[in-house]
Amino acid sequence: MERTLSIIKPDGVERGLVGEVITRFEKAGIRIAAMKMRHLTKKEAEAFYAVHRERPFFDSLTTYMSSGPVVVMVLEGDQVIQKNREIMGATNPADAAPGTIRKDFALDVEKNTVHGSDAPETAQKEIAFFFSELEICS
Ligand code: RTP
Ligand code: MG
Repeated sequence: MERTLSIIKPDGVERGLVGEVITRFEKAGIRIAAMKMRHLTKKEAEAFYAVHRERPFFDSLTTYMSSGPVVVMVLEGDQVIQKNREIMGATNPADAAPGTIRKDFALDVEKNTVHGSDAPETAQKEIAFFFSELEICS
């Protein structure tokens, strides 16, 4: 049993895609173990995406991620990190496979509707960024 952090980004919340995204996870047999809505500050977005601070898109990304509320979830299931990445599709919707969230909904490479942890170590760090163990219903 594995855990991953999922975020429905501001473009997804704003366009009313919360239910659609959650339905895709549930239909894939993924369990939601925790969920909350947050409007990140710019500083919080910068801390969350600290690994990208040297990247040219860092300022734009963190401005965007703090531009409106997001829905943050802990997903639980067998190989859920990889499974969630597959359901999301490639970072750039132009490269995303048909039937993925990003292919169907993402606006561009930045406003790409969802985030998902990319490895067990980052999943653990990202979950701890938003949730205490008491808030997670395993
Ligand atoms: P995420 O972390 O959000 O799940 O997405 P990812 O692993 O597929 O992509 P990553 O390389 O970690 O990039 C994080 C987020 O930064 C934005 N981005 N913008 N302008 C650009 O070229 C660019 N590249 C990435 C996207 O919002 C991406 O999800
Ligand atoms: Mg990433």
